[in-house]
Amino acid sequence: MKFFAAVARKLTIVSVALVMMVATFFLNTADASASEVMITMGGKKGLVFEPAIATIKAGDTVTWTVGALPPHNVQFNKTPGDAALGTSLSHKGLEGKGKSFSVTFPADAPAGEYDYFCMPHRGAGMVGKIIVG
Ligand SMILES: [Cu+2]
Repeated sequence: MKFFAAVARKLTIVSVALVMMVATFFLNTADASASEVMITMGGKKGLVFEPAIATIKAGDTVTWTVGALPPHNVQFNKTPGDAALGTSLSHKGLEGKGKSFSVTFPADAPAGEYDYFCMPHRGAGMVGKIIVG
C-alpha cells in the first residue's frame, strides 16, 4: 500500500505542475495581445529618446521614464489621425528625475507613424516616433 500512496502523491504533484504550466501559457497569451513598451527620456547618449523609434500595436501602452537631463515630456506633433488624437496622447506636464508616465494607444488608433518631441529639448533634436503596425 505504501507504494501506491507514493505513486498517488507523485501523480498529484505532476498534475499540479501541469495545471500551473497550462495556466502560465494562458497568462502569456493574454500578455501577447496587449503589451507595454518602455522608452527612456535622456541617458548616456544625451538628450534623446531610447529607443527613438518604437513599433507597437493599437491598444498597447507606452511608458516613458526620465533617465537623465530632466525635465522631459512628450508632445505628439504628427499622427495619422486627427489633431485631437495627438493632443490626447501628449503629456503636457514636465517630469523630473525618476518620474514616468504611460499612454495607452486606443484600440482603434489608425496605423502609421506618430511623431513626437520633448518640448524643452526639441531644438536639441530630442524627437521620437511610435509606429502603430
Ligand atoms: Cu527632454
